[in-house]
Amino acid sequence: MMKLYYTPGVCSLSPHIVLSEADFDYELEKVDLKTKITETGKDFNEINKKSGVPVLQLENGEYLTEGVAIVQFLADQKPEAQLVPENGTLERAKLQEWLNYISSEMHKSHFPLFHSECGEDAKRIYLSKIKKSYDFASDTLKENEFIMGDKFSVADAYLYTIINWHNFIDLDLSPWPVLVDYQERVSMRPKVQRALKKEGLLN
Ligand SMILES: N[C@@H](CCC(=O)N[C@@H](CS)C(=O)NCC(=O)O)C(=O)O
Repeated sequence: MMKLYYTPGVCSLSPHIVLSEADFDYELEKVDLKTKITETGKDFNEINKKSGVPVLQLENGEYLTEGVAIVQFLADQKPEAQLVPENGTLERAKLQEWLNYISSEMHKSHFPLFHSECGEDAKRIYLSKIKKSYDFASDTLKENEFIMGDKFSVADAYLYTIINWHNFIDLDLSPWPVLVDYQERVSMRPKVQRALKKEGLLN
């Protein structure tokens, strides 16, 4: 069985949602990101030399890292779940356009806001980048239920996870009502709820 190394609520929630949405049988192993020790006492730095979650352990024991690689690998195993367009198509490149944007422009812009040692200037600059990305996401979602149109995709698992961090950086989402509705719509999906419960984020 595959295993996801995760930490509740961080970016590993995205592949966790994909595992749940595609109905995989999977195990979870929690990682303490402060000590880098897993819940069974393993040294997480030995599992991922880059030392971050998510890490997916495959059935043959190999490890796959990087959220955008993991979600696409998983979704390609279960085409019937329709979580990604077919490889090699323009639609797939458009999905990757979004995954890359979420990863490089949205996800990593939170770094200065999560690290108190970063100065006020860095926090202000990156908060403004996050707000700009919310404008862009909101613009796309005012026409569509999900990023790629009317179907939930792996990009929604990732975008939902990252926008959810507005709670941790004290950013009021109400100026983006489209995103408020989107977060609600995604969080009400039964398989998303299942993943949130497994991470202890929902009762
Ligand atoms: N490029 C990696 C970044 C993963 C990442 O930033 N993980 C964070 C949690 S959201 C983490 O584990 N940080 C702790 C660390 O890197 O020491 C990916 O997209 O999967």
